[in-house]
Amino acid sequence: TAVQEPKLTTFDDNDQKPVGYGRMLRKEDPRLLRGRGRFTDDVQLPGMLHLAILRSPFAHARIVGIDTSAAEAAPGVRAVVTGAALAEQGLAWMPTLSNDVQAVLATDKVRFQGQEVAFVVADDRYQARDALELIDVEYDVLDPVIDVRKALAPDAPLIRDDLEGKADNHCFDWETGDEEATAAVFAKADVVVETDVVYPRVHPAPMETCGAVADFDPIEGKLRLWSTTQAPHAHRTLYAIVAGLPEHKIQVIAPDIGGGFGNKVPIYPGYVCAIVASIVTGKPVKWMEDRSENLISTGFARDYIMRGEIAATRDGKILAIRTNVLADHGAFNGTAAPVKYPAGFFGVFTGSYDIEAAYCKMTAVYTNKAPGGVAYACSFRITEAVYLVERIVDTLAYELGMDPAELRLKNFIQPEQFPYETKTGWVYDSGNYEPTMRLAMDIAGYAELRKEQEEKRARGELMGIGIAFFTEAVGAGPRKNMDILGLGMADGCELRVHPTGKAVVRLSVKTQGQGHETTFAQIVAEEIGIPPADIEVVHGDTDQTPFGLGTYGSRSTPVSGAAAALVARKVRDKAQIIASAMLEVTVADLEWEKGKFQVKGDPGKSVTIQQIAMRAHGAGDLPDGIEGGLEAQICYNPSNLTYPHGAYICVVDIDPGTAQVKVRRFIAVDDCGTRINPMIIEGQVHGGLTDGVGMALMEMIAFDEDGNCLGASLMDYLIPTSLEVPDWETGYTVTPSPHHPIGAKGVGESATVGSPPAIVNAVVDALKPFGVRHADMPLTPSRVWDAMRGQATPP
Ligand code: MCN
Ligand code: CUM
Repeated sequence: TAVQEPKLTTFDDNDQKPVGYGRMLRKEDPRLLRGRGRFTDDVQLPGMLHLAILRSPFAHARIVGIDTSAAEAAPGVRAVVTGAALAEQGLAWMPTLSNDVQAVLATDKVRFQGQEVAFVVADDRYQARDALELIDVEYDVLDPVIDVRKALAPDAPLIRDDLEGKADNHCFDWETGDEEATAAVFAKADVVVETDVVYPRVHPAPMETCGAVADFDPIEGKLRLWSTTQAPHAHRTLYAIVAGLPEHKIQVIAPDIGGGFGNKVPIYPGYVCAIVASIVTGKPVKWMEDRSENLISTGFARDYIMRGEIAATRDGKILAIRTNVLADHGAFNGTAAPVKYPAGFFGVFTGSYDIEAAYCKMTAVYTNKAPGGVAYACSFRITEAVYLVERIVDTLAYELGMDPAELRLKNFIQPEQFPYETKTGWVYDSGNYEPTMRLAMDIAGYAELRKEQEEKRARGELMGIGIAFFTEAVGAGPRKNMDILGLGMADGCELRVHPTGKAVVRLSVKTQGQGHETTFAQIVAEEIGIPPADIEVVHGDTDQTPFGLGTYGSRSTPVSGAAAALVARKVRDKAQIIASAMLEVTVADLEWEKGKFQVKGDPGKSVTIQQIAMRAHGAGDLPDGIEGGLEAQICYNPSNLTYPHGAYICVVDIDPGTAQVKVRRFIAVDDCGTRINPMIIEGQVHGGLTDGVGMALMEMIAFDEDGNCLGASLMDYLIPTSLEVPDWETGYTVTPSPHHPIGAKGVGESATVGSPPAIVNAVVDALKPFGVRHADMPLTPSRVWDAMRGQATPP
């Protein structure tokens, strides 16, 4: 039967619009939906070998000895490599993206359950796995540090004895804001409310696990590495530094990625092992982790224990916010954040409110758990910041007996205050909060919902309404203060228009499902009038694309999106000069009408971009000083981050008999400035809201007291499905970014950031009759049950 070609460019927003922004089906979907995507595990090379990793069963143990002889003799085995063997080559340790070091394979000790201890390379995947069982490791088991609150106790076992001069499990201290000024404001406040809030350790859990295929060609001296990476260029430079190879001898290819969510930002030991294995065996080597390995060992998210304090006047003017954070970084500081931001962008914990003072003090510690921290659509820890502020604003509303919507409306930063510098030094570029909040309340029918709640309460039914309002900081970042391992966070972009008027745009960012092949074509189309279908987006291959730092922190639109618009304008400027020669008028006599230049006052005289492209490559002279061809390149350094905002309202019902929470309605109004593709934005928001239900109600990476990870399969680590979520109700407002060339702000993480506090606020609101002021995520039936009985569950 014939498969009908999907129609690729439909604009149900505006059928008249030939090119540019609007709803457009994704160019990548015909490939992905028909199983023609090419993921890392689809890469098959002649003679390819397979690598499997032996992982530690213990959270903390000294390695006494490793016997690999039986494994080496097993069928199909080509090599068995231990940490000791890597140490001889100086490769047992590697730098993390946070200026720490991490073991590639353990040499002295294992420091978390699931840590890499040895690897086997064999002819096939099964032989490699089977041989792992023949490796005999003798461990001397040590006491682990699992409870983060005990990590700094004087008698706590020392985890990082590899670091010179380290006497305890302290990782780093960080502070922001003004401690003294904040204390002074707290002292004069009518009302102070204090709440302890835990954001549990959660997992990004992408559908595709992490993996790599390494192919080192000893004759060319070139390494090709297909890998699941959100940041191919940054990874390449790090490999170059570690391996001492020049960048042009390393090609990192990120093929299709089956979800990243921050899980694919770090450099994992498995990638390095695959590279070493290919060099050692002279063959291509594939490493692909399984689900349990992914859940147990790759980058986790959150794990912040926060004490939040909020000071206000009796009539509800918020004066100051203060917080003290204990951060669990696991065994190695593998967080990925700009170097000067060890706590990511947690500094935006003052939220969307105009306050007098703020202060945060943070202590980060090592524990015997997997490394990570920045992942799961977090906007570099803004998830934690927004959760904290939106939870404590609700506790203030409770204390004051005020409606939480009214309290927020009363304290918003006002439109005329933008650009607004917060008390922790962030300059919010633009915002208009009240209309966004009012729209969410209108869609929800807020007043009626409160009436319904009152009636239900009178009948003993448990219904809750939760609000969260967030401001995010996305688009890292200005190179004056943001870099990762010394690499500035600017993004390159190249655009080439071919003679027939078709184009190729090359990006430094890498889609993991966000639809860049479509939206970046739309950005270029909007600027130069070539239909998106005629613009090919090339990305994810360091040999094919300009340098840039990759996709995370919703930075693709704020940084690379700006680069794409500006490179297209550069091409358009050149096209204008050529058009002036073609039409025999001056450049100033021409005006741009999407897709063509026309003579001012005489629109009948015009040339299309396609005609100009042919002319740029064709026979005959071009204007003086103009080279042939129609292409340009750019490296865009943003002047600031972009600050999207949103208002979320959640309605829950709780079964008083089982304490099961049902999210009945969820209203999300997002403002990400200029909207490139509303369909894709809605998809991003739907996904993020679903994540939020997972975190608020179901997800947590738990450990027992020996440090065994209790969520090593998707039977134990619960992620939400369509059954747990309602039909999302979305709306939007548009407040363009003043410094972004097209006014767009990032949106990829907004819903993950904004939804957990809305859901938790709704649950706590439903439990108001029980006098509950706070309960920690995940709000499973047992935790809700305990909260109803006045017992706090230990996190
Ligand atoms: N967009 C738009 N108009 C805007 C802003 C964005 O049309 N004003 C579109 C963009 O063109 C892009 C998408 O929305 O196609 C997301 O853009 P952006 O907000 O710039 O975020 P990034 O592309 O940088 O994506 C990163 C972000 C992060 S950090 C995580 S984590 C996350 C998220 O995206 N991981 C995802 N969403 C994901 N969605 C999928 N399907 N898979 C992941 O792994
Ligand atoms: Cu913080 S997860 Mo995203 O930035 O890749």
